[in-house]
Parts: sequence; C-alpha cells; structure tokens
Amino acid sequence: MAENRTFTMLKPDAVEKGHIGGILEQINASGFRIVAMKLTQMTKHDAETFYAVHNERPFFGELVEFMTRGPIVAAVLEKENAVEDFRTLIGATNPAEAAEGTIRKKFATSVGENAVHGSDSEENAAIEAAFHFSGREMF
Ligand code: RTP
Ligand code: MG
Repeated sequence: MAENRTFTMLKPDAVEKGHIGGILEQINASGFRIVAMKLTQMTKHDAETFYAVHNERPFFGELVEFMTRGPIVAAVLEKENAVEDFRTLIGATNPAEAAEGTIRKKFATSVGENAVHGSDSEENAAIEAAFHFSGREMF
C-alpha cells in the first residue's frame, strides 16, 4: 500500500446510532482523503483474525461479539502522517480519557464500544486495508 495511509472502521455502535455522517464529516474536515470505503459486516472468523493480537486478553470474546453484531464502515484514508494523525483525531481507547473534540470523546459509549478503529502503525495499516479491500478498490 502507498505510504501516508491508514485504515479505519466505524464500529457497530457508531453505525447503530446513526453517527456515520458525523464521523465522516470530522474525518474529511481534518484533511483525510477517502481512498476506499464500504459498509460490511465481519464474521466471527473475520473478527478473530483481525484482532488476533488480542486473543489472550480478557475482553477478547466481548470484542469479537461486539464487532460482529452489526455492519461497520471500513475505509482507507490518506493524509501526510496519516497513522499518527488519525490516532490523535480519534482519541484514547477509553472515551472517558479521550481529549475534548476527539471522535471517541464525541461518539464513543465505553472502552469496548468506542465508535472507531485506527491502525497503530503503517505496517498494520497495510495489513488491515488488505484484509478488507482489493487493490482495485483503493483509489
Ligand atoms: P483500535 O485497535 O480499535 O483502534 O483501538 P485501540 O488501538 O485504541 O485499542 P486496543 O488496545 O487495540 O484494543 C482494541 C479494541 O478492543 C476493545 N477493548 N475493550 N473492555 C476493555 O477493557 C477493552 N479494551 C479494549 C476496544 O474496542 C478497543 O478499541
Ligand atoms: Mg489497536
């Protein structure tokens, strides 16, 4: 994947609550270009694979249950310093600790149901983008 890209998911809680538009507006206003996007639903196998790094954590079962309960919006975003800047834009994992104005502060419910995912490295962004999109679906 090209440099300066990150991968995101608007999680089932955000989609259920009708926050797709509000979150995308903030993403666009923050200077990210949408490279790929779709509404999709993860299977149990998808979620277990995507979050395999957490499979020993106590919240793993809950996380898989949550991420598969409804549709998500998967997207690839482009901007200079995309991975780091997007993590700043979404805020801390726990919305109670997220900075004012961040997407999680505004739209997340709890540490588990926190509205949005952001890749934590360029390497993982490429892996996660390829998990959801073929090369032909990235523009
Ligand atoms: P993400 O990968 O979704 O962008 O979130 P993150 O880096 O901020 O947090 P991470 O440590 O990678 O955790 C992945 C997701 O697992 C759920 N979680 N639940 N109940 C809990 O204590 C707990 N901790 C984490 C969240 O959905 C978190 O985003
Ligand atoms: Mg993470």
